[in-house]
Amino acid sequence: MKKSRIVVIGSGAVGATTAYTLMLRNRADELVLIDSNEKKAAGDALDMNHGIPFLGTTKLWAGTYADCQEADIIIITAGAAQREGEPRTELLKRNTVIMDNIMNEVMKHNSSGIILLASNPVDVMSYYAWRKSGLPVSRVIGSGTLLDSARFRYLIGSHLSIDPRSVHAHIVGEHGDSELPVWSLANVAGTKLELSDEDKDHIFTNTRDAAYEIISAKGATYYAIALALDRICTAILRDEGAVLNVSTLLEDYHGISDVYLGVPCIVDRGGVREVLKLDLSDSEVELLNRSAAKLKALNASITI
Ligand code: 6V0
Repeated sequence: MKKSRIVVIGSGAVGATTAYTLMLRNRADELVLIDSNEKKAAGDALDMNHGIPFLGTTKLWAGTYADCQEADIIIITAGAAQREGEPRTELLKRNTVIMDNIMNEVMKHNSSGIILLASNPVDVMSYYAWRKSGLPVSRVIGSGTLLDSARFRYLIGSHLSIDPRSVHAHIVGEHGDSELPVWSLANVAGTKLELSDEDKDHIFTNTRDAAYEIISAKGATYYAIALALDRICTAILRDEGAVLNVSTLLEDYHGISDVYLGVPCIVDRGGVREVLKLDLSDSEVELLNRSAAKLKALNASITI
């Protein structure tokens, strides 16, 4: 039987934590770490391998792009960090060059794997990677607003003292400043949420700005995104048909086309099987269009 394999490109805070999470959950038979800093990937592989006696049978190693050949999923978390005083547009250019190099290597070897991106700005990087790859849209997925939706559900759940897994609420749009909460459809078991406008405002602001808060406290965010990436990998490997807010190409979605952004999608063994069209309110449609316009402008600012 073919062994399941996940390749993680970029063994930084997000990539290493993701590999560790996948290992703890026994998610795949084989895990491969690739980083331009080969020593870092090798060190992470060694460190994690020393935990295998406590866990099970995952095979994990620091590899090369040739390892993408057998991969079921290739997760890209590589990226440059913002330099002090550096405008985001400059960072975008640097990260596009990195993504370009990585996709050139990945596509030399990738035969049937699904590409899952977390590198920021994730919607722009995913659109770029999809175009560069020539693959069907279903096989190039961004982590989108899955993490943001988890933060949102966590905060709503905490406020109402309800298990966040029982809170159905979505953040859609850009993974970033222009994302929006879909309050019109948020519910617990079909019942509307008992929240004041002030509570809603507080919950959404803390959702949207969570990354800034965490980065200012400790420099990076990685635990929750690792679990979000694990969740997407699970949906793919188990052919679940799970509904997850990932970033995908929209076509005629409330007037939006030709841009990647986060919306609820059905995810299975083939990747994104279907995009679910939310019954948004007029003001939500307007905000989603604004988010799409921002991402389109960013997409247009980089060249392939
Ligand atoms: P990090 O700790 O600096 O790790 C980045 C890694 O990428 C480093 O180990 C680099 O050596 C490696 N790298 C750089 N260039 C290349 C290359 N060409 N080939 C291979 N490896 C390379 O960053 P961190 O892990 O904290 O963040 C990684 C990316 O994830 C950033 O773009 C973050 O903004 C993004 N995040 C995305 C989230 C999401 O929800 N999508 C959440 C958190 C972070």
